[in-house]
Amino acid sequence: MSKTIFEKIIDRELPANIIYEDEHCIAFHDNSPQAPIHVLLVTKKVIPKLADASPEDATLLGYLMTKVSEITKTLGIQDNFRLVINNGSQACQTVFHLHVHIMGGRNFHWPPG
Ligand code: DGP
Repeated sequence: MSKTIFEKIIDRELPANIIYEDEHCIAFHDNSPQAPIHVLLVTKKVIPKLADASPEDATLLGYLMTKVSEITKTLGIQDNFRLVINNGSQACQTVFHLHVHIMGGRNFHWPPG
């Protein structure tokens, strides 16, 4: 299997503006931002999409949410932010390596479209 774009960022084969990293996940600024602040929080384990997660990933997925809390505080958007996980091409997923979009710095609308 060829590496995903995000694995290449994890392996420092592609550049990225990394703001957080530990043994389980990495966070960096999206290169096509949809908000003034748009960070991707990516699992180091390659799970192609959320629907592929299994019960053994429960701890990792919960861990990611605690990191969202930390990262949004670091970014100063802890009071207002939006998370998006696109699952599948019809949901606009383009990189098949599980990631959470963390967006802030503007007003968001509902329904999201
Ligand atoms: P999604 O469409 O949900 O799979 O989101 C993929 C996001 O990844 C999209 O917002 C653009 C971003 N992206 C794609 N390639 C790169 C890259 O090489 N560097 C960075 N920083 N972001 C990327």
